[in-house]
Amino acid sequence: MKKQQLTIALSKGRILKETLPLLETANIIPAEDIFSSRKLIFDTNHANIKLVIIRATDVPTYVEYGGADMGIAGKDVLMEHGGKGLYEPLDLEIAKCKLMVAGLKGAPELQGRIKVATKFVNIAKRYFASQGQQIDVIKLYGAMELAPIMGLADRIVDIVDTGNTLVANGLEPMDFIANVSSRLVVGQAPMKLKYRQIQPILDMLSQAILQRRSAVEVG
Ligand code: PRT
Ligand code: MG
Repeated sequence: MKKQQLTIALSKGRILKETLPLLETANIIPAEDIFSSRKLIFDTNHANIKLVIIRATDVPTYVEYGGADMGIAGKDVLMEHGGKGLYEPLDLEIAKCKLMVAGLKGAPELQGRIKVATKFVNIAKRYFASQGQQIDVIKLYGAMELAPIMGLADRIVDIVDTGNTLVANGLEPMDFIANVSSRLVVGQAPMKLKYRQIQPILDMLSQAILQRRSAVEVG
C-alpha cells in the first residue's frame, strides 16, 4: 500500500533546538539545515514525512484543524489551548520549565480582587479560580516581568526555568502551577486514518526519549 503523506508541525525557537536531535535519534532528518533557511516547509529523509516550522502557540491550532497531522509543543501552550481535538501520546522530556505565579519580592499578601498580567490567560483564570481568588487578567505578549514593576499588575503568570529572570527584575516565584515539558500531539483524525504510519514514529520517538534519558543520567 502506498504511504500517505505525514506532516509534523514543530515549534520554532528554543524547543526546536532540542527537538531536532531527538528527531534525528528517531531517524527523522530534515533534508536541509532548518536554521540557515527561510523556508517554512522541509522535506526529510522519508519521502512521505514533511516538517513545518511555526510559532509555538500555533502548533496545537494547526494539528486541531488538520493543517498538520502531528506536532511538538510545550505543555504550557497545550494547557492554554485546551487540547481540543488532540491526543498527547508522548512526553518528550525536553525544554523543561515551570508555570509559576510571581510578584515583586516581599510583596504583601493580597486582599480581594487582584490584577494578573500574563500571556497565559486561560491558565491564569483556571488556576486562580481553583484557589478561590478573583482576578482581572491583563493579556500581554511578552516581558511579563515588567508588569508588577510598572504597577500594571499585582502578579504575573509566567514560565520560570532557573528563576534568574525573576531575580534580575526584583521579582520572586510565589506559587507553583504546573511542570512543563514539550509533548508530541497527534490529531484525532490522523490518529485513526494514518495510524499505520504514525505508530512506527511513536515507537522510534519513545526509543529516542529513553536513549536521551539514559544519556542525561550518565552525563
Ligand atoms: O518568542 P515567541 O513569542 O515567538 O514564542 P515563545 O516565546 O513561545 O517561544 P520560545 O522559543 O521562547 O519557546 C517557548 C517555549 O519553550 C515555552 O512554551 C516553553 O514550553 C519552553 N520553555 C522552556 C521556555 C523556557 N524554558 C524559558 N525559560 N520558555 C520561556 N522561557 C523564558 C522564561 O519566561 C524567562 O523569561 O526564558 C526566560 C529565562 O528563564 P529563567 O527562569 O531561566 O531566567
Ligand atoms: Mg520567546
